[in-house]
Amino acid sequence: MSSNKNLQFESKCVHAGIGEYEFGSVVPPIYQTSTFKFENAAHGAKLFKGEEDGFIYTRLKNPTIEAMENAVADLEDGYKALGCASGMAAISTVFAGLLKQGDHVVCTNSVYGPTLILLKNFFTKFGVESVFVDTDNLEHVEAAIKPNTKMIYVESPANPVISVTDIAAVSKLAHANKAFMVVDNTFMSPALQKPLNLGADISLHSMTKFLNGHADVVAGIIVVKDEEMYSLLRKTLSMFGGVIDPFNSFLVHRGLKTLSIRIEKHCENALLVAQYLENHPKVQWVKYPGLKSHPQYELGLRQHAGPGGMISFEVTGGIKGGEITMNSVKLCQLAVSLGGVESLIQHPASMTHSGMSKEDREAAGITDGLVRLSVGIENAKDIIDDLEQALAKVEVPIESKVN
Ligand code: LCS
Repeated sequence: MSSNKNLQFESKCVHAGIGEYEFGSVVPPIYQTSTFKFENAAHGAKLFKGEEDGFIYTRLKNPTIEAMENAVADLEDGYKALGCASGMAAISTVFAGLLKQGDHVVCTNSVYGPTLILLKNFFTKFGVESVFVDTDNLEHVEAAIKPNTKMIYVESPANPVISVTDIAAVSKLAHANKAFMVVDNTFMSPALQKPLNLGADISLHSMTKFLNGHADVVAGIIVVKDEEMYSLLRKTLSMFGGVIDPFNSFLVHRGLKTLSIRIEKHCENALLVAQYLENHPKVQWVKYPGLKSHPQYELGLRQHAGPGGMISFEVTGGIKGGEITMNSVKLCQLAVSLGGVESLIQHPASMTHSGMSKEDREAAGITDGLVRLSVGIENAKDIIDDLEQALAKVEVPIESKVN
């Protein structure tokens, strides 16, 4: 494989993880096999002992998966990456690998619902305690750290309130306490944010979203910065078994090639849509890092190469207004997930974050009226026209708009 070190990000997207293949194939073959033949018994024994590098069994290592992992590691400026069966498999592998009984975790309060539930309802069974705070407030993070805090887990921008955490500053706090700093980078992708370069120890993703980008794969990835962390998490992933499969790896690797141009269009469209919503008389508030009204707008300018494709907003009339909007859109589709080429709209309180208690949702700022929009790469005018006709159906007096 030629070195990608001096390539610009757009070129890396196209070439990362690509090697030389049989018959001159320009894309990695799909090695859809569970197991690999040994040359003889001694060869098999050497592979198992680690005395020789090679392929044994797809849960441990597979060339198609490895090509995709190398590509994501390259894009994130990481050492190596571990392909997982889903974003939740990536998250649970990191928790299982790095936490032990008696450890404490400080976590963003507005994380993807199942991440909070995993810590609160499952890892407590193994003696791991967690506290959920608005990590966009450094004082609150500092106050939450205890002597046994082993991990600070940040989602930035956070799902679904789109708050932005200062990753460099929180990484410093984590390391001063000898804790690991883990960032869920799903909402930004490496095209816009590289947490490892900001001081994080791990950057992970649901690749179901922007990395694959086509709403046809469920997958996750963990990117690490050194061999020690890689080896520990590889053992954890191999034992717990939540590895990605070769075909999904192939699809994600294909999706990565257009990551840069997709993200550019997501950002361009989302800014236009957010500006439109902000000026709409039937919209109470809009949260989008590209708007000057976003509380961490300035931080976003430093931390992100662009504001991303995710918007949250509330329609006048709260959940009623939101319901009418979601039921009236035609181009935007009423579905969970995000980060694909198609615009998707959903209601976190009754959908993605419904497993959280109402108190946890309220503490995280996830109001019952919050509607989340994943802006796709269609023409922005078509998305805005669709929202316009949907919002026109909301019959709420204009006077009730709160500024
Ligand atoms: N992290 C974030 C920030 C997510 O948004 C999701 C899924 C995950 C991790 C988990 O990834 P998965 O296991 O689904 O690949 N978010 C979803 C959402 O907002 N709607 O549907 C899924």
